[in-house]
Amino acid sequence: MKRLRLTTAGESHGPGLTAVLSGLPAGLPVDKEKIALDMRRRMHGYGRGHRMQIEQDEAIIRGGVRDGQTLGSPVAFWIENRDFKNWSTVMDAYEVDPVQAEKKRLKSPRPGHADLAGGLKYLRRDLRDVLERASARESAARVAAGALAKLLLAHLGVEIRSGVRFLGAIGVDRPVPSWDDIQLVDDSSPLRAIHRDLEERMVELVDQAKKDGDTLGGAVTVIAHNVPVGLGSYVHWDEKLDGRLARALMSVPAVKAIEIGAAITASAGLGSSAHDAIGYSPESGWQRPTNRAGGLEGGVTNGEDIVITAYKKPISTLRKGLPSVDLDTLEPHRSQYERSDVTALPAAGVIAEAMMALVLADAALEKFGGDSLEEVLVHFEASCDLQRRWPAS
Ligand code: EPS
Repeated sequence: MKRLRLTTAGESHGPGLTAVLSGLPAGLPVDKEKIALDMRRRMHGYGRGHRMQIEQDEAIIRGGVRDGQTLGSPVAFWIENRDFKNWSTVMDAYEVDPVQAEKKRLKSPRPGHADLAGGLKYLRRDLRDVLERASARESAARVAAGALAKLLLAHLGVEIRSGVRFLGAIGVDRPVPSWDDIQLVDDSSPLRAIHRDLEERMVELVDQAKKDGDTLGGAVTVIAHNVPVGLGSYVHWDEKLDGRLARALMSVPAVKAIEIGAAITASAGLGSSAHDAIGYSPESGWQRPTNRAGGLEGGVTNGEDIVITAYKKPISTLRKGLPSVDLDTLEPHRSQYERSDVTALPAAGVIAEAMMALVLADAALEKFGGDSLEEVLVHFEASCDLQRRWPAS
């Protein structure tokens, strides 16, 4: 990100998580309830583990905001890990209890998790030193920061929503959802499924996987609506917005593939059925009857909805374990079980919204600029006006 910068810190069972978001303009009203809502939405979902019953994630602002408005300085958040009280002897910053730490030591790496690669990279013999930071717990800090990015985007008229497109193989054959489809997602439903008719079968699948000591993946679609035309760039490879969004969404825990628009179907067909025809009417301006490009052409937003599907592998912590090796004996040993989720897909949608919001807010600040919200909005309105009049001189 060029204008916005997000740094997070904190371990899954340490005292808590910290997020520092810099680059926001001054004068952005900060709606405490909107941040709290996204924190709650991230915790929700059928198939989550016991941890979500322990936590009550609250993002407390520790800097950068005064009297309900951003100051232009970095915004710092603090999210307490309530579970830390059960881990303090193992996770203390200065001294841990060696007996307890040995009990909690992770020494059979989980295939699919960062355990083995992280142990070799940082030369840690207790793989807890790896898992604590690689855990998806960190995503709570990103959701807090993403909520602020959404508040900025709302001033430009941009809305972002998500839902579970398929879980396991249930729903895998359904077409790419549209903005209208995503409106149907009920945040309080067990899995935040886009296709409500599939939800009952999805719940049964989660129950079965849980019984079997197994886990599930699937895909979430995140859509940004009413996006200004011209965010991103086609002139430099690293400024292309499709690449920036893909990178951000790939960083959502366990995501292994990204699809923009209807890319998977389109890439297997002919050019004549892969693109979106261009039309124009004086009343409505530029029109595209389809949106296979997912709102991005040449790495630049074209005014259509940005539609991105993130494919998430099944969670790598299986109760029944996977073939692995014991670090002490170097003999075969099933991977160790750590309390975990059967699936965290509904949460992945909320994290994907946050990541999309951060990238779009960054690109918007790049295009419209300004140190205060007022200044950003003046530039934004001027840009919209010029685009409305184009191509007349
Ligand atoms: C998570 C907290 C973690 C896991 C999950 C996400 O809590 P705990 O490890 O104490 O059960 O539930 O992490 C993973 C799935 C993972 O692979 O690390 C959270 O707050 O989202």
